[in-house]
Amino acid sequence: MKRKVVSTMLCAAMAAGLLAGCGSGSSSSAASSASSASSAETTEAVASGSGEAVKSGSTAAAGTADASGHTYAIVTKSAGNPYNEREASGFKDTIEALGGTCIVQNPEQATADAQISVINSLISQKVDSIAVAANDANALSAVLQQAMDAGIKVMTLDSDVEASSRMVFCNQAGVKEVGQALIDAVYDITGGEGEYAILSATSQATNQNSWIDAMKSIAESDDKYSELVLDEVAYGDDEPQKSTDQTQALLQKYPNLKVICSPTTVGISAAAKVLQDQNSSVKLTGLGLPSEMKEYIGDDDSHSCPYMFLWNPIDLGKLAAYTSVALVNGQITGAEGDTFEAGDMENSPYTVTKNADGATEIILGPPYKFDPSNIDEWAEVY
Ligand code: RAM
Repeated sequence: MKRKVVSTMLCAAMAAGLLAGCGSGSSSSAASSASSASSAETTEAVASGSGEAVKSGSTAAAGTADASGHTYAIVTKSAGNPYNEREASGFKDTIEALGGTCIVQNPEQATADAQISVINSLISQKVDSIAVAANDANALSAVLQQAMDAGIKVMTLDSDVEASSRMVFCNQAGVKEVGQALIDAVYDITGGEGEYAILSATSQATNQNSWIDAMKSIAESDDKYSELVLDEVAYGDDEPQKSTDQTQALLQKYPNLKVICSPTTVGISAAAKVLQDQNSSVKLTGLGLPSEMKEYIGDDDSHSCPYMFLWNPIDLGKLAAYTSVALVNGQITGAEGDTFEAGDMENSPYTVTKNADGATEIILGPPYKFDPSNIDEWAEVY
């Protein structure tokens, strides 16, 4: 590493330009837009030397968006989850840099009920917009409809609701791409055959359920994966203790288990600790925060996780902030084809597209792969 990464915002911008290893664990395609010189040699993207000019990265307020005079709320899945804190900080810093007022709400628990009561209160406060990372695809419909009826712009980020209950969804990465990266990691780490289990968040979480469905349908539609056996999908509810207990239960129930795939940052870090503490031969992959997973990532027997994936949660919050501002300013309605500037963000301007189900979304970018070659640097960023 030529230069130590010290600035979160700089790194947030740099992250947007980095693609590493979506798809098979070994043969990543190079990114089309390696962005920052400071990203140095830590990613295949930079190694490719594609070298597009750096798009600032120094301020969240670059661009023409104006949030002044308006109040923007973000409702995360739950309190006490470092991923959610980073997502909310990206949102808040951006709204405030654009001159707006921000309200951050972290419900006590990762349940729809907890979010409903928070959203009801935001409606009473007459906020201009609500961005929610939903704990349930359907249970928030009535309250979100009520918010929209009151003239509040409603969007989702991270975890969606049914399309008619929001205007647009800021999706961290394409669902199929995430599912492909995860099932390919399971395939690679098991050696192409044997038992694996999934340790998810809550059973209602829209994002985890969509990635798991994508993994299953990819595995069912290609003979390549026919020797993989999914033992169970367990739920740790994005609580560290429950995720720890569920990991231990999986180890006891399935003596031939080879790999646990945990598509949640809370689940993967709890599972990593259990496996590493027990010196287990069971390996781990999934979606993890580099800062929480640094000590568990490694190629040797003493590390539980050879590699994992994620995106930049700070950037996801930042993109959601720009989206909320564009909705409130009437610049977009969330319809397919809408475009808007997102300041210094790497892929700005962003365009609203339709997903496979016909629902509108804005994709932040591809998932990134974290392995022994880059984990130390990224652990300092998020
Ligand atoms: C957890 C949450 C979040 C998800 C990440 C990967 O922090 O469930 O919604 O996007 O994991």
